[in-house]
Amino acid sequence: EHPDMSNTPVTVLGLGDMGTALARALLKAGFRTTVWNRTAAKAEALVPEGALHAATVAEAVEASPLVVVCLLDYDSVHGTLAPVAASLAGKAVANLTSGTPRQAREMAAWAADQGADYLDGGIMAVPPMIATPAAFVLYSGSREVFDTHRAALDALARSEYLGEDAALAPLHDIALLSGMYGMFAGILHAYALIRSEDIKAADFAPMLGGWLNAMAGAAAGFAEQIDSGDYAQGVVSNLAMQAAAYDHLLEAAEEQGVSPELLAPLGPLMARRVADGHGHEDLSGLVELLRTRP
Ligand code: FVH
Repeated sequence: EHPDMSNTPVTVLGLGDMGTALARALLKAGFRTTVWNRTAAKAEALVPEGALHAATVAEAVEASPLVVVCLLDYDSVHGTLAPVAASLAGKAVANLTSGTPRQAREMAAWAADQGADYLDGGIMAVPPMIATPAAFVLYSGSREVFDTHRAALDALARSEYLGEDAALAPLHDIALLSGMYGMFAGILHAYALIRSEDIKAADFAPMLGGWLNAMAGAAAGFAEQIDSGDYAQGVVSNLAMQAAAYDHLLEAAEEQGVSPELLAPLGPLMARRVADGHGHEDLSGLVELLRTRP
């Protein structure tokens, strides 16, 4: 049983691009929203939209049972909250600032020492996506905070709870972003190759998009192999063949006057895995070389 917090007052600390989008979403959903920002003008700008501008962090924390924090990094979160540590007792703190799993665990322990309930969040959206169906936020930490304040959290984006360990949200957030940047690296290299001849990137874009969509299906197949540890299961393109073909990618880049630096790191890993006797297996076995802790 959770109290009805569907219209609870909410405080937002931090009004950068993302914090402002979060505060606006709360205001639009009808929450009494108190805002604070280091540079006060950004808070003042939200007053005509119904926000209450707190002049100090202490006043802002005092105003609401739920304190949403969205600052640049964990250092700024700690620097902002530490001076008002005593007033955090009994508060629910939802920290949507990007950070590492270790930072989230340390922040959760620090918040617990102050008597606060802590929920960590990873925002999977850019500011214009907030409060649209495409946005989601990953949460981990206090289930109590997640359940009690679900209405306010859902006003920001689709909410997904991953578990009590505060590290889980940033871990998943960073894994998703790592996948994204790997894909972006491939996309940029592909465009550099295409532009090495007189071809417009826009003319190539539909072909590239279609190919990447088709290849995205590999993620599920790799997952089965990785979870079972059986990297030979269901192999369609064996690693020895892929390692040889990969050399052509690097050679072609050089021929076309394109730096191979975004693609190059994969080559030696493939070669090492083949040399270790795994040439008949799938590419997914490279995770065995990447993990440096058992
Ligand atoms: N914007 C995005 O696309 C991404 C999407 C995914 C999640 N990230 C993370 O969200 C956090 C905030 O990002 P942001 O976009 O709001 O960032 P900025 O517009 O640069 O605003 C930064 C705010 O942090 C305040 N701030 C910075 N340093 C301090 C400090 N030492 N003490 C107190 N506040 C500080 C800054 O204040 P001011 O400069 O306006 O006075 C802004 O409010 C971030 O973790 C992203 O990785 C966004």
